[in-house]
Amino acid sequence: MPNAMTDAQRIAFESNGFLTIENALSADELAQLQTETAAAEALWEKNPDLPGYKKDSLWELRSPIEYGEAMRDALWHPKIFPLVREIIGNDVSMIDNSYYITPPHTPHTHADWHHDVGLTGVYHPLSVMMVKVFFLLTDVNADSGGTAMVPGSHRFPMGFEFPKVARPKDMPGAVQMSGKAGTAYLFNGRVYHAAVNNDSDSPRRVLIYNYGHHWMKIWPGYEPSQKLLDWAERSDDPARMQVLGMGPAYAVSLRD
Ligand SMILES: O=C(O)CCC(=O)C(=O)O
Repeated sequence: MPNAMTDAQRIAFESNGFLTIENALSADELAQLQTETAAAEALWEKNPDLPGYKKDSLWELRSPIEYGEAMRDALWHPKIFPLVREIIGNDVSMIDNSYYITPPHTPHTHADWHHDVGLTGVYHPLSVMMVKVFFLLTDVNADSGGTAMVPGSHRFPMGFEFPKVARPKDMPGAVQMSGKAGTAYLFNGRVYHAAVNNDSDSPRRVLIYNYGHHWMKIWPGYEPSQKLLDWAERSDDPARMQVLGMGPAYAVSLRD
């Protein structure tokens, strides 16, 4: 497969641990995802037992890939998936996926400062275990509950002590991920990150796709339905099958 990342992207990702892709979604793709997420929200309203939760600080509808074709296909988005594959490697696979709605004026963030990965026996500053992709479905500015990251923190030594801060925004050196609806950003799960409080009048809506290595287990509760697995199998598309976790844990690898 030809390199998907430009040299500038490779250098930015290696040094910061994250990458922003403006206009990752075309206007049509964005509109379709907004329509599908609105339909999924309406369905959730009618069936409150759908997997997910609604808390003051966050509404999470689990596994949006089950609710619409555009949300499903975004897992292999042609502008984003090749970047993820290049970063993780040919054994790339899905770990979880979510639709997040951050209500306006959250009392406190749903996600204080943390790393996503801490696998025992792995020296994380040298390993990329997970890459998480966010697609913004609404405009996100510094006050709308977006993700904040400490650049380069994926390479910090194990056990590095970050300061405790009362508000996520107070973390020294943090940068705020913001952008217009249609922007995507992706980051090494080892980057130290948080969501800031949503101090704005509008909800933040994002789709999140988290990838790891095929031998890693899918996060419990996010396993694809049999319907989705059957769809992948019928397609005979190795990328669909592998990313949905099908096949043996080891010796699985995309070729083209
Ligand atoms: O909601 C966000 O922007 C951050 C979410 C988060 O911390 C995570 O997905 O690990």
